[in-house]
Amino acid sequence: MAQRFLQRIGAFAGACILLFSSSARAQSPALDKPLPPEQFAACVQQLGDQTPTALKPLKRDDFLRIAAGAQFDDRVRQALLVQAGEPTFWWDDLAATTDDERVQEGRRILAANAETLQGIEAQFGIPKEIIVAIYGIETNYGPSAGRIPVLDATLSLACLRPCPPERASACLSRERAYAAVRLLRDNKVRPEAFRGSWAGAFGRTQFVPDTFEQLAVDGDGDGLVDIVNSERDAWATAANHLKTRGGWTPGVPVYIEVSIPPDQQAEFAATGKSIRLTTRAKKLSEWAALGWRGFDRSGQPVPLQLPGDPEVYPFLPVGLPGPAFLASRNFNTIYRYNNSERYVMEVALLAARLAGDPGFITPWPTDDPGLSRAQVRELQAWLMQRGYSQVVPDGVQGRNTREAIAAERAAKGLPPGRRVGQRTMRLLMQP
Ligand SMILES: [Ca+2]
Repeated sequence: MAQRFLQRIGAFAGACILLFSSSARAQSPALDKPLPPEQFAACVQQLGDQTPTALKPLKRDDFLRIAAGAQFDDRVRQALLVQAGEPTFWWDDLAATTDDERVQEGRRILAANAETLQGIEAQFGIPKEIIVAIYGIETNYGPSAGRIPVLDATLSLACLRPCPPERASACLSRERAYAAVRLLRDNKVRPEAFRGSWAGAFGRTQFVPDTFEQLAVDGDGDGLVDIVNSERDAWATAANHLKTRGGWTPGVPVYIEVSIPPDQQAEFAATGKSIRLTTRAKKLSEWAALGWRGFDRSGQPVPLQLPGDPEVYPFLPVGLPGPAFLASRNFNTIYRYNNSERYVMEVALLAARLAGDPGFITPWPTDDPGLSRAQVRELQAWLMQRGYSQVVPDGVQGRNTREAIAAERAAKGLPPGRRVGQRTMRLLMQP
């Protein structure tokens, strides 16, 4: 969950940066200390004065009555701060989010709910493996859906990141808070179960209130839309989002791993950033004609060909050397669900593995690949034995684990850092 949490910060922070101009930043409270209660109350009052009258109206009195119970939640401020923290690596995130445990649990869910998931796939046109993968990545299949009251989270965010008047008509943070209040006003959510991430995403497939208002559907036919308690509602809502916002081209993979001919590799040389050339979409057969090849499951090169000859474009998460892909329109559809390339690949890789695919053929350009959650738990148990009493064996590399790693790295004479991969783990744990 922490990993997912961090990722969302990345995606949401991107949206924030786009949305809030430098003039808006000047009006935002500093993030170095919690918002004082009187300042939060004044902000809520001001939001009450600006409640919308058109489209999705909200009366000032209704807003203030419901928001009166809200409190500033400092976890939102801390999450906004973390985005400026240390970089995270593709190979670490994917190793944890698509590890064997998550694959096995996803396969179990697919098998146990085969008929239901087939029905959702037929109704919305979204592959069942994609729906289950979203469920697995968002909340680890249900239990870790976040604990922050959504009303507190959305109001805290709206007060920490207010929009300037000229942006008022498209103020994401404020609309999210108003949507949270409307859901409570209309009894569409139970207040005690209305909890989620710092960004206000809630339920088994993590919808923010404004998106929930637009796209949530009743998947189990009981007349209620409950993405917190009903898996079927959560799955149908995720499928409806993908269908409505982007659409799905059946039979086309999200990505195809490729090898690029040596004479065309120069423009993809490592830059430290991802290279995603959406404007360079061509038919798959055209890439094949340029000498690009795919891989079969054993890693042998094969010609690029698919029924319908879809348009695809180059996507290299870290440049070359490293895995290279041709991405399809279905990649863009998942990107609209959560605008993070890493998120899309987590979902797509997990879905592919659920369907029996072995995973990427090309290794990441590192001699210290990422750890599964089982390995992180093993490392944490070892750290606890070494006397780090703050460490909890939860499989998530949180702050306490990272600080213990930093201390152990120093003790072993390794270069300073808080990261650990397969190789570092062996070095740390060897007697
Ligand atoms: Ca329902």
